[in-house]
Amino acid sequence: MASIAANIEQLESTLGAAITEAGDEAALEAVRVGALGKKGSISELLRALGGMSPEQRQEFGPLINGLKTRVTDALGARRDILKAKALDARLATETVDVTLPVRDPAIGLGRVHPVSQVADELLAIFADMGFSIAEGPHIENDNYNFTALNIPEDHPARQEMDTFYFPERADGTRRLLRTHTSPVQIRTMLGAKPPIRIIAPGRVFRCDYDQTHTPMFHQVEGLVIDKQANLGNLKWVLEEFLKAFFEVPNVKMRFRASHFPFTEPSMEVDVGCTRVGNELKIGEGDGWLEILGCGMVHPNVLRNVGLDPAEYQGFAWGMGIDRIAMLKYGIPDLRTFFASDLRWLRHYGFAALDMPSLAGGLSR
Ligand code: 2NL
Repeated sequence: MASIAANIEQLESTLGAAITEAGDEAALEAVRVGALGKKGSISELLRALGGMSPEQRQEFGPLINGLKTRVTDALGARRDILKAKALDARLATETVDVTLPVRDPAIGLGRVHPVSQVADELLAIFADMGFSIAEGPHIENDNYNFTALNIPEDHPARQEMDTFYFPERADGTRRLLRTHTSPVQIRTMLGAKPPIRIIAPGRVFRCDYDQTHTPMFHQVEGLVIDKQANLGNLKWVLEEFLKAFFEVPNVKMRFRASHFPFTEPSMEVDVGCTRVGNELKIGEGDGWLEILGCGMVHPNVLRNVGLDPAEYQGFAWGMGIDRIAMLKYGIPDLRTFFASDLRWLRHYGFAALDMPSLAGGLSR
């Protein structure tokens, strides 16, 4: 009977060694099955208890059960260690070094379109001034695109030649492709309480095609609504924007009286420019270049979105993204923007990871 006790002791040291030596979870599982499985060594000892005398059971029962408990605990502890080791190994082999340079083909092939680049530049500048970005649908209704903007029924902009209309619906209304991004501002004013500071970039559509017009182009409009928004604020915002955008310390500006149905007064802004050889320098010089339209939001527009013109006023402006992209990056023909010519894109496009920021530089 002393040999049973010796066997138990022997088994414990064998199993202990096997557990310590198990190099992975599969090896450890094999040790567990060999000891505690149906035909395992410890299970066999437990079964043998059944054939023993009550005295023997009293002597060996606790020994075998103690062995079972200790082996079970040792298996659990070893499993935790092996799990952690496996995780460490995975973490070591699966790390992504984000500081590694991008592989050459990605840099060599992909190009950011000048329109996307300029849009990103605009947004970086206005975000820095505290503007939010607002977007809306390309398919609009007559009200948001025209009526709410104080564009009357007989206004030339409503005529079929400019606007892409969808077929008339049963109720007599017809939807259209937005002709400017202003409906985004209408939606914003209807849905939010002032103060409002938004910038609305996006595609717009007009039925027009020649050297300087494409049926789809890109516009960005800005809108500020507050109790004391005034022309001085507008001038400052535009001047800061133009300096940042053209990356020059000063920009000569000229405000010319103009007319838009949705602003009163309305102005067009020219910037000073000069031709140096084949290059157009923007910001100074004797030439003038029209760059955007702007004005104080018309009282009718404020009323149309439920704002009291006696309490709130605002200013707005709009410009063509494609046009200022042509000016900034010296691209002569608008139609090439949408020709999907890869050679053109490789020439005028921007590296994918050169994200425009005020701190890191807009272009370069
Ligand atoms: C241009 C001129 C402009 C606006 C757009 C605007 C929008 C609302 C109310 C008042 Cl909701 N105004 N937008 C104002 C002045 C000019 O665009 O030449 N765009 C290419």
